[in-house]
Amino acid sequence: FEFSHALCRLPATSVTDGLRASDHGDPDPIAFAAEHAAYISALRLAGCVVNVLPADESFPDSVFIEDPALVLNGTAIILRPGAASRLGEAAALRPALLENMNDVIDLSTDGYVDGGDILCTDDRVLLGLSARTNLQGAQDLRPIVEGLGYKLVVLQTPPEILHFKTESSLIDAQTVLATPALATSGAFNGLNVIETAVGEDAAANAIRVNADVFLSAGYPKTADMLESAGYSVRILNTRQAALVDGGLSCMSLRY
Ligand code: CIR
Repeated sequence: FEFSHALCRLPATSVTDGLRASDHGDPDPIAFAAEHAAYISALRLAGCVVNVLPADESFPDSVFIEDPALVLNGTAIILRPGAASRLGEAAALRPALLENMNDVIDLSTDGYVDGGDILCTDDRVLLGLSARTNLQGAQDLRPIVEGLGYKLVVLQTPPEILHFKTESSLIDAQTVLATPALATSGAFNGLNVIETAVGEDAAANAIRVNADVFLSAGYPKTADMLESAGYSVRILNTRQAALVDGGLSCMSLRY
């Protein structure tokens, strides 16, 4: 969770066409841009140099830059996002990765892997199979991850959850914040787990960036719990991102 850099992409106005499991109205591009600007400021305040890529109107979900790539130790792996409308985001991101990362590796597979299904610890990469990430993708990712010195652990994301990390996040080297459903799925053996408060599942899409835990606004019980446990919590508004199933982790690649 110690990062010197982050890569973000400005939200496109086409984010109104972003994918969502259930429709609660379109995000407002202007409000989304304001949320995103506050997120970038928070990354900078937390100590990251943030490189912000221009909006890519051809991909409504491209603000969720975490899904087409995985960065391990400064090496970017270009993934294969599992939603048809997002597959092309991987190639579109390639030039920026070549410019910003030490090395770039293409995941060569007929399968699919979304970055949102990947939770990294210091030595492990937890990959949740989901509607977006399949076994073929996981198998083809394995040698790349192992070649970079990490152990790959493949898990099953419970079927009602979009992405593994929609409901979990690493908040320190040994501790995960997760929803009760994911916490009890056995995914986090060997790690400490803090469960989100009852009714606050969406708080689990958090991130630890250096000294700060970024948490979405609207989850006061989870915020109190984390503060009492000694974490420095920074609350950010993610209302617009949530309308298209996005949250804090998916709006940056941190490295
Ligand atoms: C999608 O369905 O792909 C986007 N609307 C939201 C992606 C959120 N990404 C993430 O949780 N990693």
